[in-house]
Amino acid sequence: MKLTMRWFGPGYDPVTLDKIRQVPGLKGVITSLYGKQPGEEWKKEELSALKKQVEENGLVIAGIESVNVHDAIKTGSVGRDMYIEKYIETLKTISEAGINLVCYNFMAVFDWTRSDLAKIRPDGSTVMSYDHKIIEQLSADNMIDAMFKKANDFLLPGWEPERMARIKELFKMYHDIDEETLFANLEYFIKAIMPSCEKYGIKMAMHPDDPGWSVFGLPRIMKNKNDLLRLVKISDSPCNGITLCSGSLGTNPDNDIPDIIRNLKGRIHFAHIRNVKHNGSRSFEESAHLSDDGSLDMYEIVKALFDIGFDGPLRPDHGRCIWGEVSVPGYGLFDRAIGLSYLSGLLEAIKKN
Ligand code: DNO
Repeated sequence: MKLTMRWFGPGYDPVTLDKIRQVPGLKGVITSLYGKQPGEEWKKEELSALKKQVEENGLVIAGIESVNVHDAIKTGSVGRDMYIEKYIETLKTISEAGINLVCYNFMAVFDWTRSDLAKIRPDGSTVMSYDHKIIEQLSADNMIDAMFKKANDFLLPGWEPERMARIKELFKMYHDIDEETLFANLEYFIKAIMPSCEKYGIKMAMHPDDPGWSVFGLPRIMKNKNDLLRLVKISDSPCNGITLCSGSLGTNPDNDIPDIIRNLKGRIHFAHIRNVKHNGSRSFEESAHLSDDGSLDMYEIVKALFDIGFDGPLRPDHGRCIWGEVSVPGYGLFDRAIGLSYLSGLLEAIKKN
């Protein structure tokens, strides 16, 4: 397993590479050309410049998170074949830069959803949290306002302002899309890109839905073990894989994450490992990574990854906001560095046993 951290790149991330490289055990970063719209062409020069900057800091780009999928592909509407062609072109550019991992998702309208970006915990730290009762009382517009108010003026990954400005139009696009239609569109996409993924040596790593249930009546198709198994069955190519995100799958206490890991052996290309604390039905907060602070058993999760021989990049995921750090919500340096050190400790002990 290669320990990595997400970095949002120049102009987006207040956490700098010279600080990230000082985290013990860290081998690389997961990044992207932030600011690229879904369907927009990735230019070779832009990716090479990013790569150069990472390498000058003694690190490597261990994977891209994300290349976002255009809504015409997700909804199967006019233009989807053209956007699939563009997607393939981007995969080629990524492969030519020597990168072989792409994280993506197939969520409708919203990438991840929270009802609060800065819930105050008893120790004074703040965390992102979700309560379905609050979400149900809000309109999507109100939720977006509430989210952005606490975003410290940072751009939220997956919540690009350009998209949020088109929220009504996006909801309209998905109006007639039920889960089976969304899945059929995913199937069309996977079948279309797999030959190129094999040719360019790109491992596709589907990110699960976050949270793992429907929000605002939108369809959700990557919520649990069955959904993930259904995805990998679309194509037997090993390039058709997943991102094991313990925090997203862990929103639903019925998801047995070590069991999911064991069932997806060989198809997990990337791991996001963090803890969540369940506060009631469809209500949770993002705790510290430590098992004792949340509801997930982090030892069992890392052990399952070790047991199946997972050797891809693993990154600590959202952290708490501590010690007054101001950062992209969930992506401060301090708590992710603590999380990464804890995961390294678990891994060292598991290896030695
Ligand atoms: C949030 C992230 C997601 C993730 C995408 C992958 O912090 O986990 O935005 O990057 O869903 O496409």
